[in-house]
Amino acid sequence: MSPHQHRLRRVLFGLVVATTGLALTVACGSVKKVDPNAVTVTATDFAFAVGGTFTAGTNEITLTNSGQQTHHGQIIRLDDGKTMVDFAAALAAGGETLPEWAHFAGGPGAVDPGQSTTLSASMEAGSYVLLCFIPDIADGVPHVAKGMAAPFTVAAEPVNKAEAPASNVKISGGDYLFEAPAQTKAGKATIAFKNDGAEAHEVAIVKLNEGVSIQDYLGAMMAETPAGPPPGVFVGGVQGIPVGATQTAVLTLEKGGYGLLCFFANAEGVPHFALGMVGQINIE
Ligand SMILES: [Cu+2]
Repeated sequence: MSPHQHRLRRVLFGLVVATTGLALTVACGSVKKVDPNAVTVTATDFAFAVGGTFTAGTNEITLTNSGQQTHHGQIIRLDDGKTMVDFAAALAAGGETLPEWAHFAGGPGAVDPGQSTTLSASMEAGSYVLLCFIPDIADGVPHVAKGMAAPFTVAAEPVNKAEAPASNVKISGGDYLFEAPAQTKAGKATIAFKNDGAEAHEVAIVKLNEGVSIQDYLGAMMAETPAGPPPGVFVGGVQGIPVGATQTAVLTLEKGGYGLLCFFANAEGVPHFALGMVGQINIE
């Protein structure tokens, strides 16, 4: 090795040390900003495909509907020792309420075919199932009975410490009403949905067709002989969450009206929207 080469190596070595030091400095300087753990869910008729791994802490779940029917991603947490087999048996046995060892845990709200939506949720480690309870448009059989159930685990480590996204729209769900702003601005919206009621609630968000109000939409949906599909598109929201919980839907809002609906049923089987749990937000 010539002295020249030797010197070059020292220079290169020095450069590596210098840039590594720089990288460390940058990493330390940006330690406050942690990205949430990203998971993708693709819904088809009638299955879920989960991409990525759930971990304890903040998960950002993107649900894409690649099917021909409306789908949602209701997450249910199972107590230790219970499996999806137990849960399927409990569902098959009937009953309007969940077994006491199963708990609503939110999830991305309903999306129509071709739509995609993102949800931010803080999750604890454990066993879960992802389900779609939406009835088939042809025969009324819930999609879960056609195979739309996927078990998954939320790993205890690593814990994702990303902060929940700062919300610019707040929706509160009660028994049986929504409290929401009458209007907000177009663009990216982080919609924090909190269950302030005494039972599980959801917010399904529907982009209303031009000139259509949520009352028009409800009327079309409840018509005995519908003239066609209801006049709007499901664009996401937050699936059933327990009392006191909050999850955040991230949506891009366009000018026009958005309807809010809760399809959960009370003890008598009456859907909450029929008891007044409907709302509308107008986008300027
Ligand atoms: Cu409700």
